[in-house]
Amino acid sequence: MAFKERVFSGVQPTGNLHLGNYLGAITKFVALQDTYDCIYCVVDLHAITVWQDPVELKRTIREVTAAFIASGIDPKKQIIFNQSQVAEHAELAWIFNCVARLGWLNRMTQFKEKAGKDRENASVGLYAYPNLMAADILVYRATHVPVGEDQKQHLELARDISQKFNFDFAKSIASHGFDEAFFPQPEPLIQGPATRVMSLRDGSKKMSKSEPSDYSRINLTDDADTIAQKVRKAKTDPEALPSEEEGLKPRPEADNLVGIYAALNGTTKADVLREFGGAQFSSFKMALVDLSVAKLGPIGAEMKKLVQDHDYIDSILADGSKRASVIAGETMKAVKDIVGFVRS
Ligand code: AQP
Repeated sequence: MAFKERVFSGVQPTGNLHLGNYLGAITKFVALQDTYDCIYCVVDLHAITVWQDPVELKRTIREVTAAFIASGIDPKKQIIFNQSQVAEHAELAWIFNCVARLGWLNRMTQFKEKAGKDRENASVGLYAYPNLMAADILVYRATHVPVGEDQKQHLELARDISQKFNFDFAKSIASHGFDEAFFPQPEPLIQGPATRVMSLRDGSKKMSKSEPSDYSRINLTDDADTIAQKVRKAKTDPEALPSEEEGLKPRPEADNLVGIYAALNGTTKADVLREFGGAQFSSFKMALVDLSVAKLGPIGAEMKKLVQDHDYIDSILADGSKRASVIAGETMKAVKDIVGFVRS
C-alpha cells in the first residue's frame, strides 16, 4: 500500500520561541504547506516531561500557536492543534512503550543531556519522550517530518518503532486487510543552512529555550533594539570572514552567523561569503541586524497581537483538534484491532 503523503511536526510550549526553532522548523512548516497536507502540533504533553508552571504553560501554548499563524501557516488549510486535546497520542504512545526496547531509549542523547547527572530524579516521561514523539507522527501515519538536526535521533527511533510494529504484527496486519506495512517509515526533512542554530554566546552549544542567558538566543518576540544588541554582542573571532565555506570549518561562531544570515535570506552560505568574504564582523553584524529585524520584526509584532486574543487562538486549537482527532481516531481503531483488543 502506498501511504498518502502527509507532513507532521511539533514544537514544545516550553518558553521563548527562538531563531533556532524558527529556522530549523517553523520556516520549513510554512514552505511545506504548498505541497503537502500538514499537521502542526503544539506538543504540550512533551512539555510537561519537565516541570511547567500551569499558568505559564497555557500562555506558551497560545504563544506557539500564534507563532505558527504569524509565520504564515494557514490554519484553515492545514491543521494546527495542541497535543493534549487528541487523546490518541497518549494511547498510541502506550502501545509504543511496549514495542520500543529499553536499549533503544538508553541510546538517546537528548535524555542524557536533559537529565544530566541527576538521572535518577528525571521524570519517566522524559525518558519515554521519544516513544510519544513516534506516536505523534505515526498516529497520522505521516510520511514527512520537518525538524532541526537535534531531533534526528528521535526520528530514527520512530522509524525503528514503525518497523518493529509492522514486523511483530505482520500476520494481524495482513488479516485486517492491510496488504503491506501498517505504519510508514517517516522521512526526516532536515535541510538548509540552519538545521542546527548555535548559541550566540558559544558556537559549540545549540541555541535553546532553556539556556539561562537570554543573550544566547534571539527570541521571536524580541524588539529591534534587543535583536541589534544581541547580534552585536554575539561571540565572534578577530579574523575577517572567509571567501569560501571551507574557511568556516574551524570557526563555529562565524559559521553560525553566516548560516543564520543565509537561512533568513533564503540563500546559501556560499552566497553569503561571496557577498561578505573579506569583511570584518562589525559590518557583517550590521547587515545581519538589518536582515533579522526585517524578517523577524513583523512576525514578533503579529504574535504579540494574536496572543492577546485567547478566543481566536483557542478556536483555532479546538477546530484543529477536532480535525486531527478524526484521522487519529481511525488509526487507533485499526491499531486496536491489529493488537488484538476487543472494542465495541
Ligand atoms: N538550535 C536549533 N537549531 C535548529 N532547530 C532547532 N530546533 C530547536 N532548537 C533548534 C527545532 O525546533 C523544533 C521545536 O523544538 P522543540 O520545542 O520541540 O524542542 P527542543 O528541540 O528541545 O528545543 P529547545 O529550544 O532546545 O528547547 P529546550 O531548551 O527545552 O531543550 C524541533 O524541530 C527542533 O529540532
